[in-house]
Amino acid sequence: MKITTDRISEFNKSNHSSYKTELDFLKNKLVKKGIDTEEIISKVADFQVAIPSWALGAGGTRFGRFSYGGEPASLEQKLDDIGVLHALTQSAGAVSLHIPWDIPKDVKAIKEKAQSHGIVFDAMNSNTFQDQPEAKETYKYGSLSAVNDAPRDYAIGHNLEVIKIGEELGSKSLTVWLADGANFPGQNNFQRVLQNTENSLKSIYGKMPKDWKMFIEYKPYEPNFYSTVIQDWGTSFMLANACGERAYTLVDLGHHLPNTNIEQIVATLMLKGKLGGFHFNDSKYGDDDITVGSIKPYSLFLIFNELVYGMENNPQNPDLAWMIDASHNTKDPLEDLLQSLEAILIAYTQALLVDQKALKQAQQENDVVTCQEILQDAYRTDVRPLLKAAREKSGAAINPLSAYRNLEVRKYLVKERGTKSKATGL
Ligand SMILES: [Mn+2]
Repeated sequence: MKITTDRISEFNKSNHSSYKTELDFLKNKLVKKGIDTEEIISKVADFQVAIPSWALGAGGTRFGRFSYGGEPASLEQKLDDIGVLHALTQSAGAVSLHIPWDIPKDVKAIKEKAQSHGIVFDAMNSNTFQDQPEAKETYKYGSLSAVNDAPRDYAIGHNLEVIKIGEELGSKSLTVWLADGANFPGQNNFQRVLQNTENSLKSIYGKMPKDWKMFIEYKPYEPNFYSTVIQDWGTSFMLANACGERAYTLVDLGHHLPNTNIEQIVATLMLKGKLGGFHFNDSKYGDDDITVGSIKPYSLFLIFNELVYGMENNPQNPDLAWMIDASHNTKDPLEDLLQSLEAILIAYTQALLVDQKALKQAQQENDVVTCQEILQDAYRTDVRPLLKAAREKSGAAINPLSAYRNLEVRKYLVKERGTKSKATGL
């Protein structure tokens, strides 16, 4: 299914009037505060978030998985689904592939397909957290950290294979997330597994093309419940430094213990030029994989406030690889991703509204009350008219979710692919 620009502008015409009034009202308010609304609209229109190939089908838990009709059963169909998201929002112009779930059979055809939707290939994800049917070694007791050479070398080889596939597609980065760890005290020698991991990452980094980046993701627990080898940002930062200047830490919102101050982590990493990638999701308890902004929108705003500050003040930090990393069991995955994109752009726009000059002054004067007022004034602004303006500017649907329903996209996908199709890798 391909949504044409004609259909979108037709839809926009019928949804126009109320939004213009809201926009004028908001613009007047912001102009009085000295805010350049056109600049904000342009920044929001330019913001692109990668969609991971595993978020397009219904996710699941270890208890079960409830299919959603019309799921994409091939890489081509996954790109078509991201094409729908991108046509509706103009902010999902990248895909992040997972190997071996998404190995392209025909690289040229896949590249053409992506190009036809305006999609580029963002970071490639390796997978050493499960054994594949044809696997020659098992990752049961670890991959890059394994105490035996054979599974360790096998895991290194897999990462090099992922880089090779990525090179063919035009990707420029590799994300490594390790499930390695221990379920029981005494199972691992902490020092040995960490040293093994550092050595393995260095050998992958050493063979990476010179224009590639490596992102090292961390997570405190799960699937291992006693210890994880790369458990926190400090460990990731240390490993990135050990590898070299093109290795960075990747922050995934769900990979923290409850109440961790993620905005402070982001600020620290950007100051040191070491924040490379960012994964969006939301959670109540742990790595819950639920819709961005559905539980803690204020936290998301505070994190974006630091990201925006870093993007404006830390030239030592590279442009970030943004990706949604969520996949669950309940909603239509495409509607869920539309909601996630909306939440990301809302938080980003609110962060752009923060009066940094006034905030700095209040901080210098130790005026704690004003500091809080400045942040919350931005957070409590309904910025949705600016998002609509940004979408209209870039040729997207003013209201993507209602356009999606109006165009009956899911009904069409079920008709085309059937009710039993299942996304690869899930
Ligand atoms: Mn992640």
